[in-house]
Amino acid sequence: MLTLYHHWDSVCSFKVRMCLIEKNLEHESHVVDLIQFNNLQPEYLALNPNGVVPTLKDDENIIIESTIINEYLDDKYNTPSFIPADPVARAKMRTLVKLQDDVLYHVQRPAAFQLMVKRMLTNLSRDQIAELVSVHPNPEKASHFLKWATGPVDPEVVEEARQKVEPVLTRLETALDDGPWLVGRDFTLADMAYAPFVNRLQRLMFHELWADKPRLSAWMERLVDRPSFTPAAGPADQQMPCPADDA
Ligand SMILES: N[C@@H](CCC(=O)N[C@@H](CS)C(=O)NCC(=O)O)C(=O)O
Repeated sequence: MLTLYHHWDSVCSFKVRMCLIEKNLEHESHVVDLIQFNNLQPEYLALNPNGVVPTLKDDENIIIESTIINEYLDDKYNTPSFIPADPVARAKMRTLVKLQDDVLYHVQRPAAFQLMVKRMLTNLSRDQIAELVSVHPNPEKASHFLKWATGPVDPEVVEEARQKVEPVLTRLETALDDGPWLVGRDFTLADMAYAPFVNRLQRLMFHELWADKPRLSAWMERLVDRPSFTPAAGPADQQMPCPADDA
């Protein structure tokens, strides 16, 4: 029995939900409400000591880290597989997933906090937020709540994030030279790793970043058209309000 501990409007959770759906794997859904800081409750920290979502439970085995979860799912539930057989293609896939994990996730985060998370926390004072995140296992992540999710929106933070996202999209545009998917002919875990960010960047209204990238724009449309995309994104009423809602 598979159980996914996740939050609906979390990019890392979306990435694993898409893999579960693409593999047609039945699973129980257990929502961990990040806005209520339920990820910092002792019961959840016992499952995931990093205090983040997602976490996968497969019978008694606990697997954490979205990239590792997707690789685990592909290893264990191999048909269909989304890891290329060719070692060079595998290396390319993993390089792109690493870029998502190490760079894209982090550089878009300040904008998501400024323009989305902040709107969810207006009922809490700065002191209340400080108290809630004081038990976060990652002090840097705790500090992000105080730095970016309180006070008025800081357009400079948003602009800096936008500028740092751009080179990642340029890398994807280059990868898509050999498309239609990021690693060539087949849809892989690399495409799944970026799918949540297509949704996130569209909702942040960062459209001008791909206006001059025709291969990326076409790939984004292909991704959104995939039957797994909308269910992986989750119900509309579970999404944070965002700039696209205001447009
Ligand atoms: N590298 C981790 C990152 C997980 C992560 O940061 N998840 C976010 C949601 S996308 C989270 O739980 N944030 C809550 C927090 O940092 O307090 C993964 O890919 O699973």
